[in-house]
This record gives sequence, structure tokens and C-alpha cells, in this order.
Amino acid sequence: MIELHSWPTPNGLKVSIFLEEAGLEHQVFPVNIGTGDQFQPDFLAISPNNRIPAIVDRDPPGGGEPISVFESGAILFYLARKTGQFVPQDPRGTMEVLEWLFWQVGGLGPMAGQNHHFNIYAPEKIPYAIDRYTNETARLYGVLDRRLAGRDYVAGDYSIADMAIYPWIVPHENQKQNLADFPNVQRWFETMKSRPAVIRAYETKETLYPPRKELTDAEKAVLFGGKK
Ligand SMILES: N[C@@H](CCC(=O)N[C@@H](CS)C(=O)NCC(=O)O)C(=O)O
Repeated sequence: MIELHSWPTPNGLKVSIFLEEAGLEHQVFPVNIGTGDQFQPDFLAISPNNRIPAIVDRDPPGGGEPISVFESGAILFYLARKTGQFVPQDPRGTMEVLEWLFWQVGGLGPMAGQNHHFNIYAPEKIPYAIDRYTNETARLYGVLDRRLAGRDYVAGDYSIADMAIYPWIVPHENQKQNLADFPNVQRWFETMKSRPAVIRAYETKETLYPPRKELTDAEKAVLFGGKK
């Protein structure tokens, strides 16, 4: 049994996509990042960076004590190794997937996250920051578009790289990106969106997590207030 400690944000939903694709038995433990659950000692014990997602594998390969994993890219790789799915076995294939997985966790995620922050949440609209992150997101969409030219998926067969990237393309409108400008991304996005496991993963937003509304000022203070 896998425990998923998470919240239905792009980084959390990547792991839900994997669990649905692989049909792995799991249980979701909501970590409400708006009310500060990510700072609770029990959560910090498995996720010391106070960010979702984290998992605990109560039945790890080879037996023994449960294994906990934080950082969404590490979680996806762990689950791929555990199940033997969604990462090829050969070294070239493995590295291609890891390159694009790291591209997402080190590039698209942080840049699109800051884009969202300055376009949507920042109380003060700072044109320099908005332009900087909107342009950088557009550059990354362009990189992805070129990569997807003539390819169905990002790294050969469908892989954890696609699962990591997709949830960050879902909020493209909030990121001020027009998918029509990136036709290969648009085609891939439609393919991803119609996968039954992806649909099921997104349904968990409603079925496994408490209802959410716009962030309140108190929630913004928790999320953006720099609490240690
Ligand atoms: N590099 C981390 C980023 C995780 C992350 O930023 N998670 C956000 C939600 S998408 C979070 O937990 N935010 C809580 C906070 O900022 O306090 C990963 O890929 O897992």
C-alpha cells in the first residue's frame, strides 16, 4: 500500500497520474497547504522541505521498513522502479526520460510557478517580474514544442516525464500562454487529457480532497509569508 500525502496541485497530481496509470493500491492523506499542514511535525518527518507531495511505501521492494520519498520527480522515479513501468530499462532510454523529468522539476515547474504567483497572486502587479516569468514560461513551452515535433510523447514511449509535465501545462491560461502558438504541445496535451488514468487522477481533486475555493488572505499568508 502506498500512502500519498498530497494536495491537488500540479506537483501533487503528477503522482496521482502515476498511481492511476499503474493501478497501484494507495490511500490519499490530504495535506492542506493553505492551512499549514505542511509544517506539521508528522509531515516534516517524511517531507523535510515542507512541500507536497510525499509518499510512504508500506510494502517496499525487498521488504523491510517502510520507505518514504519526497520531491515529485524522486517519487515518480521510485514508483517507476518499483513497478518496472514508465521508464525504459536501457541506459539511453532511462536517461532520456530523466533529462525531461529534471527539465520539468528544475525548469518548467519553478518558472511556471513564479509566473502564476506574479500574474495571479502577488498583491502588487510588478511588470518586470510578470514579463520575466511569462517570457521564460513561453521559452520553455517552445522547447517542449520542438521536442514534441514528430514525437507522440516526450521521451519515446509514454513515461513519467509526460506525467510530470502535463499538470504544469493544464493551467496554461493562468500562465498567459496560448496553446495555439505551440501546436505540438497542443496535440500532445489533447492526447494526455483523454487518457483514462489522467481523467481519473483529476477526478480525485473532487473526490479525495476537501472542496477548495479562492485562496483567502490567511491562506496566502501561510503559503507566501515565508514561514519557516
Ligand atoms: N520540487 C518540489 C516542489 C513541490 C512544491 O512546490 N509543492 C507545493 C505545491 S505545488 C507546496 O507544497 N507548497 C506549499 C508551500 O509553499 O508551503 C516537487 O517537485 O515536489
